[in-house]
Amino acid sequence: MEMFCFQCQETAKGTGCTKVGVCGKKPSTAAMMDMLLFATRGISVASTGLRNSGASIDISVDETVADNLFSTITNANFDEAALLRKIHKSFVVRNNLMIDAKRKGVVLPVVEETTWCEDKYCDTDDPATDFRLFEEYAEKAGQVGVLRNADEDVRSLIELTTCGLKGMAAYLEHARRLGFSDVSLDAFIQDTLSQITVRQMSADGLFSLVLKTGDRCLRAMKLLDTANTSAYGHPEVTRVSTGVRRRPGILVSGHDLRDLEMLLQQSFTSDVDIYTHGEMLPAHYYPLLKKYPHLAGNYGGSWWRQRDDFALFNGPILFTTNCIVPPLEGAVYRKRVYTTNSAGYPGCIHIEADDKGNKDFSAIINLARQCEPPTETDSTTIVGGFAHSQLEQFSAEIVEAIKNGAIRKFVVMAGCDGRMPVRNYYTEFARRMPHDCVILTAGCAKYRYIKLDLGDINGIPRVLDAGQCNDSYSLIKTAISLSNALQTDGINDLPIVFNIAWYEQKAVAVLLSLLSTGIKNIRIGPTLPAFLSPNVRKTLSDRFGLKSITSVDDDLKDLNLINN
Ligand code: FSO
Ligand code: SF4
Repeated sequence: MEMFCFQCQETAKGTGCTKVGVCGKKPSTAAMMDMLLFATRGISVASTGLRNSGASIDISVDETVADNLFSTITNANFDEAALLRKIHKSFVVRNNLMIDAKRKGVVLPVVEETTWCEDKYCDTDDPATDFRLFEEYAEKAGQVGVLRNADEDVRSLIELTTCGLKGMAAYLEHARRLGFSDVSLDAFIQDTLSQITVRQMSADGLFSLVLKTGDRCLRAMKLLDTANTSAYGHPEVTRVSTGVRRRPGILVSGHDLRDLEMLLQQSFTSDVDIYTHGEMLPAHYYPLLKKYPHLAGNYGGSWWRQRDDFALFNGPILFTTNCIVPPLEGAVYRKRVYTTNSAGYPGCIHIEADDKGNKDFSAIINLARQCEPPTETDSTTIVGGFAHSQLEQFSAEIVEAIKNGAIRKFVVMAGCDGRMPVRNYYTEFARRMPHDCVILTAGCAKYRYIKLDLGDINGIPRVLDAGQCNDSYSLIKTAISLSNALQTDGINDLPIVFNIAWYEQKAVAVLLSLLSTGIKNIRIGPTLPAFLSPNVRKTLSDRFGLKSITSVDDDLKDLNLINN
């Protein structure tokens, strides 16, 4: 076995990637990620010990932990040199916390995560070029990855928790960039990492930790919703063009709205247009982003089609987060790819923020000016912007449509898209849903059906897109409002069913959030996570009715959308 990773839905053979990642992650990159998580657990043990003694922890520690977790999310960072620098920096952060603890007389738990590599190579000029470090980390990685836990149920629950924490870290990082943070959530991440490192926890104890993580994921999504809407206004119904204009363009991918805003500001008078890609589509729904006349439209399809789409785009591409698909050797667009934040790809220019969080995108804008305009691949329109505040305004019509039977069911189909052909299930499901059913969606899962003409019910479109996967909070808020308006006992008594598609760890965070609110009988697909052991699956099924999808026909019947 050269590596072991089973954190995403596309994991090899549905069990784990052991030779190379299906995502393109190499064993050496997987080793650096295992080491980065090891170092992050070390920081967390030290910071939690200090916090529990009443000491305050510098915000840079929270930022480092969040960035490390985000960098290990599927398709976020493939750049080993960047990962090496992050590992090295993390050991330095950990060591400083430990020195601080010693000075204050705080006794920290003694575990490998706090003792290993205590004083090595701190004087190194650039860890990325120090081969000693790479070799030593690669050797150690074999003992500290997910397989370090021999018990499969413990391993399963720890992975489930860790995936939730990674998703939460991503939400917190986006919110922080807009000036919103909640130290209790950062403390929770570190405390949880510390607990799974220093304590021999029972399966029951770990299961409670999973649910607590879900609750905190929901709070993190709420914080991000506040951050986004405070900065850019509440999303509103918007028609987004998928066609192209005549000027050269820059394509912005990923989820970070602040990066898009800075790029829009800096390119305002530059004779280039800005297009969104993948999960950046919902940026068009925000009043203070769509006001820019050169925010031209949404280019291309779902993230996994990017090799084709980027070749035809002709201009530079900026990844603000995942999902990066490794470009093929010799791909024409390779030299036009830039990354920022926790994203990274070897050979691509990484744009760093200055001390105040500002970024200089002039290199991308200058490159765009020399490029051909995008080649048109589509010329339709996507309608979205149905986040909680906008739906609140339609609430009377929606409640009336439910009461008079025009809308019989809402089907929450949020989550992610992916490469597997089996995901055609979601297109078919949307197509075959009866005409009195409406889809509530968020995330890139929508690319499986957003361009279908599913019509409307009394003017209410049958696909209501709230935004990014991060905006799944909006769907929960909408469900709670409906429950209040219809005076039901809770979300489970509403005419709402959940059929969620997952791919990476942010979707796990969304799933845990849904479970933490007590929502029952969620379907997830196209397959259950490989990291759920048979016992953990059974517990989730017994306690929450969580099930895998089956066939479109059977699920439509099982969810009472069509008659048996
Ligand atoms: Fe998709 Fe990728 Fe948004 Fe994920 S683009 S798959 S859950 O990163 O984050 O929905
Ligand atoms: Fe495999 Fe997914 Fe891990 Fe990539 S992220 S190595 S595809 S399990």
